[in-house]
Amino acid sequence: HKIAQRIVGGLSSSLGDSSAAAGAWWCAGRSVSSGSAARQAEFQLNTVRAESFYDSTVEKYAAQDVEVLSLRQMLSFGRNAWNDPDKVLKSARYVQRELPKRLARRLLDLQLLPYIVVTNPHIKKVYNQYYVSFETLRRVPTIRTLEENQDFCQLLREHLDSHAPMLDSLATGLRECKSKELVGSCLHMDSFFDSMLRSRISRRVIAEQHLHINNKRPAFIGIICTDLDVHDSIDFAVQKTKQVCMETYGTAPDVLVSGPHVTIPYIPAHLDYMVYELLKNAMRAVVEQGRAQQAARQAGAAGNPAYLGPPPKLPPVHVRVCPGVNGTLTLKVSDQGGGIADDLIDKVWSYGFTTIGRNTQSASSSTSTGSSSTSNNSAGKDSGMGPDVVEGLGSGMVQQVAAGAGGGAGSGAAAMSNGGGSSGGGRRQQPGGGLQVLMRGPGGHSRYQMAGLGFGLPLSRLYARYFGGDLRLQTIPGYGVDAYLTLRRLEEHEWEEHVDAPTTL
Ligand code: ADP
Ligand code: K
Ligand code: MG
Repeated sequence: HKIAQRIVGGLSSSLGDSSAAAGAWWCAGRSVSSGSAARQAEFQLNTVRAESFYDSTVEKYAAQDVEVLSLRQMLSFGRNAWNDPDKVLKSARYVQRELPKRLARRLLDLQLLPYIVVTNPHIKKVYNQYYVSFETLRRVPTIRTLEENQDFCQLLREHLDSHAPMLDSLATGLRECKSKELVGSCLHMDSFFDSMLRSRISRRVIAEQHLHINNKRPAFIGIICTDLDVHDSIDFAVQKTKQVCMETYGTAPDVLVSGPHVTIPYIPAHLDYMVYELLKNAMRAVVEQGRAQQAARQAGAAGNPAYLGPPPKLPPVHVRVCPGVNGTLTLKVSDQGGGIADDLIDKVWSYGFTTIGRNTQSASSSTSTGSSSTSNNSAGKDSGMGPDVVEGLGSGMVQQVAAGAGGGAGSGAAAMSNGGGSSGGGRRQQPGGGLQVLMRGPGGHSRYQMAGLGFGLPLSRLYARYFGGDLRLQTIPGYGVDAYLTLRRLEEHEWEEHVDAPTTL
């Protein structure tokens, strides 16, 4: 805790005692503060934060250019770093330079929210946490020895952990504001979430890469797998999705995987998350479509149930690995789950938008069965958060938003930082950790295992774009969906190109 003490010294001189106490609480973590001392410090922190809300230091940091590393740089820099103390220290200094700038930009984004939103207790909590991290990390004296680096890594882990529930708070806060119609048109919800989550991914990648830079693992440089077998990722996701689908519906379609075996350099947890989300969407659509068709058959055969045989086999989901040109690789996930109705095709990309909880199962299952789908089409009238979304972001699921982004965005986060302790283990520990969190419903509630967060598509697309790829949907209403997940070979692309642009609200 040497670094912690040094930082607290600094905090004390420029922010006053209560802040320093808060800093001490934050730096030292649970191991030092007693529970009540921590609560006391947290209370003081909240008081101080209200005063320091508009802080020119934040602006100063936010105005600085962020240093973007290409993945090639990241890979070549990280090679053999486990054996090179200079590299480790250089990496540490990069992290300590970068994180405060990126946190400052998000602080500004939060400050720019309408006052009524900023004063929401959940949003304030997010702001406070970001602020404390900003103030703490920017005060870390330049790391010069491996011993200092160890302390710094400890600090980073605590920083990552303390931010794990922040997405939860953010979602709850915005939901509350939205439900009171306080946000209205002032806030473009999706671009706000985009920039908050994109920045979150970048901070976590940067921090985790450093935390793992001196781990010697075959086929890994830091958290990047240099030879990620794409089929392996797909198989892993298929297994997980089938399990969740069986638990949710008691049945699951087959998944046929085809295409050449290729490996790419990528962060496994990122790829696993995206494939998992796409497969869940595909399987849900197929199963719900099957149910709707069976219900229609039952209704038709009501006069003479003897004619009603067993339900027809569910059409399989196809995953095809398609190597493209210019170092791209596309995974095509095709289902015959009835597709997405035309009036929903834009809405599905909104954070929190889901059709779970609607009367009819999937947008076009009703089209194909000829039954009415008015309740479908009436929901979610505004582009951002419709009534479903408000429901979707309800208390039950909010814990899982954190996990979803935990399992995903943050996951990058939580999952990886968990992996940190046991990095000797297989890579599956990382995504596994994230996905397990994702699947653990409150009180054994399984409703959102398959769907219902409304984060799967937008967050997967954010992950794909983060490393220069993309996610697109092609839908034939009444038939099915093709999802195209394009990945760019990381080493050939300047990564996080658009990562930390300030949001325009
Ligand atoms: P969630 O799955 O939690 O609802 P997503 O962002 O993953 O959130 O998807 C949003 C909505 O898009 C889903 O609720 C569903 O209505 C629609 N959707 C996504 N993928 C498919 C698909 N393959 N077939 C039919 N509808 C889909
Ligand atoms: K959505
Ligand atoms: Mg989904």
